[in-house]
Amino acid sequence: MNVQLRWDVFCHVVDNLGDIGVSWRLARQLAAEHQQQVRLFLDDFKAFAHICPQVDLRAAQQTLAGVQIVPWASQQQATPGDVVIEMFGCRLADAFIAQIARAPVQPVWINLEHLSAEPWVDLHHLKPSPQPGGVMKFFYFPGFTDKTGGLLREADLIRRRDDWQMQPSARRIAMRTLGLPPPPEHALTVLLFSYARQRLDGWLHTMASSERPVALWVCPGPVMTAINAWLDMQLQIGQITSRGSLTLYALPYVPQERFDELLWAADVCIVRGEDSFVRAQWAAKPFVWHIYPQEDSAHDRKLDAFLDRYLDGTDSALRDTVIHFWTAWNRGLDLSPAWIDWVDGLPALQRHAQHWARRLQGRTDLASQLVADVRHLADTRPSLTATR
Ligand code: TRH
Repeated sequence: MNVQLRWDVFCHVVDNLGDIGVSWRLARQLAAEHQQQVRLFLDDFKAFAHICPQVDLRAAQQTLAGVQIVPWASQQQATPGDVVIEMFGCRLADAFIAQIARAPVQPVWINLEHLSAEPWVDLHHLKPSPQPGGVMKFFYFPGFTDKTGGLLREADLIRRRDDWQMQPSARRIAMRTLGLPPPPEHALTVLLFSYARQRLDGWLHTMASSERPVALWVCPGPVMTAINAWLDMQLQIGQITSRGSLTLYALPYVPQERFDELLWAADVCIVRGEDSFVRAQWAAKPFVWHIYPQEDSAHDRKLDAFLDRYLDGTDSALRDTVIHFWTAWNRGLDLSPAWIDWVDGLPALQRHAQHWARRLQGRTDLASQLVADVRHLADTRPSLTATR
């Protein structure tokens, strides 16, 4: 049984859903699996409501899934807990930082950074970052190696995934709870959760003229613009339409704890950002990562670094298939030739996805590692009198 500490997790939503997606997943796991007392400071409740529809947009404080959720501004009067987690280097209020410096026992203060497969991450993980007033903050990096914090993975995730996928009617049940009919028999089912992407016409046309029926489950987001242009209609949430062999479903948002079922039900997952990128790996499905575009092509380096790890040890045919389609998708190129290659390669892609998930699940998950590392940092911090 873990010693219960008081954790303050701070989430500033930059854009999209990943900042709150990762923060919410971590906070829930710390509370549910590690019996920690967790307070989540959040500055965008509207974004949160997309993935947690039961949130009260106006409550001064509320508890959901064992996590106390408070507005960002309440940190002005708040007393820091034992642990402070700045998600993705979000800037805390000066008043709260002053409270950290004045605390009789200094909280363990961590900046939990974005996930990257780049090698330099190993060298920066858990490095101290001295702050004014003799206060110490630590960098903490998720990652794919034992020299990082690892990846978020709930203790029962793999068992739930395998149990779910063994149920023959699972896909039909999942779609029914979403208010959508199941895809046509033997359809190739593709989940699409991406950023805006032009030039989808060739890809959509190729799927519409394929022999095998294709179901395209489109999550809410900017990609719908290009799809509506090709359809020459405005597909509404919950609406379905077909063109030849292609049936398109405009999905509603699903609560985060149900999002995995979409990945488990699909044959191919096109995902984005950080959290859905990790969840597609745990789903052990052939997937495509639409990386969050950054200036100075930093995202190209992140994409290449992940592909180096993901494709390490694979045969050249698989490598070419993955690199061909991932590059076409992320560079905005015509997708048709790469898509035909991708569909032909699905059996090998599926085997590799399962192999990759097995390799990853052998490592300690991020929340468990973070709890252990925080314990160690708390036990070994210099007494403040010594450093003042
Ligand atoms: O929404 P994103 O593009 O978030 C991004 C990334 O986090 C990126 O690293 C960050 O820099 C940028 O935001 C600001 O993609 P991501 O990371 O997959 O987060 C989406 C979350 O939304 C994820 O937790 C899954 C969840 N989700 C649901 O719970 N239900 C849904 O229906 C959908 C579509 C998503």
